[in-house]
Amino acid sequence: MNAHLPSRKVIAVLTAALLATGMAACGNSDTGGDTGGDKGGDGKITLGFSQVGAESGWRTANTTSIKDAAAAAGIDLKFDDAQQKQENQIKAIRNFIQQKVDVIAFSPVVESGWDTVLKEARDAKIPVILTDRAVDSADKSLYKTFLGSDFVKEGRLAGEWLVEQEKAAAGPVNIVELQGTTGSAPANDRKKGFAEAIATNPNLKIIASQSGDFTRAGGKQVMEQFLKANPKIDVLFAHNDDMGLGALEAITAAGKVPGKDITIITVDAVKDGMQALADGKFNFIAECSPLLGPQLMELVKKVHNGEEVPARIETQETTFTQEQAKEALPNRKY
Ligand code: GYE
Repeated sequence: MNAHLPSRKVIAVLTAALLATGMAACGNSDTGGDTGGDKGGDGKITLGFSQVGAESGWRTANTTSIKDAAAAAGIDLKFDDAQQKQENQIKAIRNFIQQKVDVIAFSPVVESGWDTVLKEARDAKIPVILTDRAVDSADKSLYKTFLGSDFVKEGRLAGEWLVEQEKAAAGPVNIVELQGTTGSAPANDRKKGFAEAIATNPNLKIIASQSGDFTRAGGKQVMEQFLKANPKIDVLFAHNDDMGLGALEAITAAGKVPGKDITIITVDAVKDGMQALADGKFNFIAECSPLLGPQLMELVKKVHNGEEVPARIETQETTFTQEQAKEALPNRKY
């Protein structure tokens, strides 16, 4: 019996030590992330990334930025394209959890409905980073940080430009709005920012507003309907360049001159949008930068190391008039 005593003591000490480590690990993952280390076995951090889709020029540039930055940072990237479907993103995130990736990052297609899967990631002690778009979860501990633009500001800048343009307008200015994907953060926020800005001038009225799903085809189709239903359209506010570009076709086909008969304001400032602006077909663009890859990889490394990161990191961006687009276009990378 005596012989068993020391070993019981050893077990007790070991148990206490294990508990302490376990608690430390939990505490750590609550604040800074998983320090679990190399799950791929090759010394590289594994990042599971769930992308929205390939709906726009912005998205294509964003995907390229993420893939290039992962390669440059020596991060092993598992990339999934959700084709604009939340269910596909949830599936992809569950796969990443099963594969025990080190970090999960994703751009949520819509804002709501993420709590369950984010809790699963947290239970698995895999830190999550939101990039580009936000979720509306009340529990902020479900993700480490959100890297992306201020979409309300983009909408506001677009609206403020219009307010300035139309300050001498004597009568009603009829605006149609092409919204982004229903329920997505950029659609909700750009709508809100724009509406707030134009509310300062009662002449400025949104007479029709509908989703074109951030695609060219969607923009063209919805603009055709707008034109059929409304004889007097003065302004188009499109939540991204691609929908604006699609709308150009509908406007031209209706015998109107884009940029003259109808003032066109968009968001993004991808190359094709900037070309349309320089050509006088668009009138104003609020920039939204898709080049999030390098900053995202820095954050991935930090959360993997358990370092503190700011809860919100905002992308720096600007706006473009036709003249400014002409100047910027030759050096535009995307
Ligand atoms: O503006 C649009 C894309 O989430 C900021 O998604 C992004 C938006 C971007 O489809 O072109």
